[in-house]
Amino acid sequence: MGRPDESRVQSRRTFLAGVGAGALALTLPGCGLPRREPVKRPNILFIMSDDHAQAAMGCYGSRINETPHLDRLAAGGAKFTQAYCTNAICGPSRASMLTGKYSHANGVLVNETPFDGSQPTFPRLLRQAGYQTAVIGKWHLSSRPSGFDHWCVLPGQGQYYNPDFDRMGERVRIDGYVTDIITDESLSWLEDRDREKPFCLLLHHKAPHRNWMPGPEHLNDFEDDQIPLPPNFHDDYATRSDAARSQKQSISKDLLDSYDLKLPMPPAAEGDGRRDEREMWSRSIDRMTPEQRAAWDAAYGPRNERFAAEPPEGRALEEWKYQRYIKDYLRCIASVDDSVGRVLDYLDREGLAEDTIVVYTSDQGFFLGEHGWFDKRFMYRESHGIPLIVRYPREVPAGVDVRHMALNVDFSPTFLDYADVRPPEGTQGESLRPVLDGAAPESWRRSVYYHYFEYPGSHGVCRHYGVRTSRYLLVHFYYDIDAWELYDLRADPAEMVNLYDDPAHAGIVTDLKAELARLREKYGDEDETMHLPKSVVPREHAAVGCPVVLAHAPHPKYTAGGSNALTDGRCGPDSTLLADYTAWQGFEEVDLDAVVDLGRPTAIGRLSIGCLQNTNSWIFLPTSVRFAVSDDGKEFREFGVVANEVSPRRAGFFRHEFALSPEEPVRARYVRVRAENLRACPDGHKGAGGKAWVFADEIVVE
Ligand code: SGN
Ligand code: CA
Repeated sequence: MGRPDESRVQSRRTFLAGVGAGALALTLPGCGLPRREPVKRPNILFIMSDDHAQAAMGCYGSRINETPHLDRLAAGGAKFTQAYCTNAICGPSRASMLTGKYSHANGVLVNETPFDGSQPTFPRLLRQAGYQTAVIGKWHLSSRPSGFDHWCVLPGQGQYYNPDFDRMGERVRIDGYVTDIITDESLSWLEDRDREKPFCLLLHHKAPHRNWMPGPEHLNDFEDDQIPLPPNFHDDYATRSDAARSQKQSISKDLLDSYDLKLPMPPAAEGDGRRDEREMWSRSIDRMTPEQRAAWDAAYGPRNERFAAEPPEGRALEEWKYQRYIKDYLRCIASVDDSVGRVLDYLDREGLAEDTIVVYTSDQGFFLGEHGWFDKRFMYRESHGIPLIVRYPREVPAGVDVRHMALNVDFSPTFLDYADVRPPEGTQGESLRPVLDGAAPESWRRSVYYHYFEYPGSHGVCRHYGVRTSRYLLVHFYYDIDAWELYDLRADPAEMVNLYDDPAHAGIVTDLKAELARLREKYGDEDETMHLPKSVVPREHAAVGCPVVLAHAPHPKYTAGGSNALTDGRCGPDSTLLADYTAWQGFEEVDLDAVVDLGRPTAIGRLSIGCLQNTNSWIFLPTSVRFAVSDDGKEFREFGVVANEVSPRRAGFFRHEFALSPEEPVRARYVRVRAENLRACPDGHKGAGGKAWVFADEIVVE
């Protein structure tokens, strides 16, 4: 497609209008000479928050809050009006930023996947080139940070109050509020740095991620305000595909009363269905010191009493939920804004502002009630778009809006470009430097590609990929759905009217599909079947169909669909992109103790059981597996024991088979397998001390 959109890209002349002649003199685009006077390599301060939508930032025209310090940063640099992520979910977005590659190319398609830190990343390359590098705050890549001189990161999602950190491999609890702590840790690292070297600091906030717990200083912000509802809060999805109807991120239905909405948690009652929520809520609120708790209760207590005195219903309840949600979200952002102010003050005080590239962004956007939703994942503008501010007084004109399309995969090549380091082979992003210093090439991208994979998964957002131009958005939902959507962003910036089936748009659809195919080929992501979850692997063996008697029943949520699921000839895959448990039976805290009746005496040459470890969850391999056999189902003789030599700390989601083969086949009718539960999650795990699970897919008799 020649012209995918009526270009809103600023012409070079307009762009340069705000730039002094001095900057122009240093800019010789397109010629082989060095473009700039050699200046000393800039410091890099890469500030990222988690889930910060453009719509909650003053400089992006927020109608709902003020962010004076972020606005100050924007006023001193460039603000991208069309910046996007490539897969709107945390771990994948971070992996794309570090590597400059799309998810399918860096291996992190979903949050569960550990990041392979041996890949070239910009921090590692900068470090090799003489930078001091550090990451402080959220990491969320299920692997140890590598390529950093210093790291101090939250395990997993981390906690808001008195969080634990992994500081250079050591677990420390730091008292205080997470956003403030990350700022303090960053400033102290800057203070202690080697001043002979340039630095690259990744200051990555947890806030304003779910469950939106505000800091002590902002507990009462917005108290007397009514935050306006987005006009499409009550979207009925009339013209959309089923993807919009089947999601589980609706403010009215999917927010949890206590964990999300901060209503009091009633005492546990059998069958109340709130066990998981109770655990999550207690893990966050019970960490508070008595003083923190008192301030919290002073803020939420009276609000919750008013709610209980006159509980709203119907639409009023939906809108009450929106108010509670959005205010807490914005309160979290207020602390992020304070943090930015403190860090900018530090740079000013230390005389570092001129020589430091400061970037502010978020791992993806967020729904703030648009379409009735929270969370992200969809390629719609609220979650696809990211805030992106770049301030670098030596090269970037102050106060400009850049309308060129930017992507999170551009960050790595951009930082490397400013540091004069060659980007690694296979980099898919582009350096933003030419669009930042005014030498915008005519050939800058006019469309962006996106691919979201985490389905089945939390929030039930279907797998999809698509292309966005300044004018149009085309999305394809696939896997257990096959649906397309097209939006005309000029007529319909809120993406409400799906025009895919409109005959008047048939030509546009054809052009956009061609553009989408071009991008998929360019990035090497043509085959969507490559990444589909494989939940079941068939396996032939002697016990298929044989009845199983269990000493302890599996948890009702993880029965894998039946009483003899352990002999149904279906195994889980060796690894999976997602925590797909359809082939697994899960035993909480108890051992798996199973007797299989083979029906008649059978020659057994090998006995095995497949078990799962998923360290992103509470599932560990058994500490040992004991096999025994019997002729009558009463008297068992030992067949053998297999000890587990896999560390309960080994990251990832993988299947491990415990197997035994005697020298000579053994004849028996009954087989007993006992897989010993680790009982409690090990130290260092996010569920440390909590109940461990054994997951098994099949008892294989061969
Ligand atoms: C948690 C949240 C989800 C959120 C994911 C991913 N649920 O699972 O709401 O979408 O993280 O977020 S919670 O009940 O545990 O809070 S991400 O930023 O890590 O991608
Ligand atoms: Ca996020």
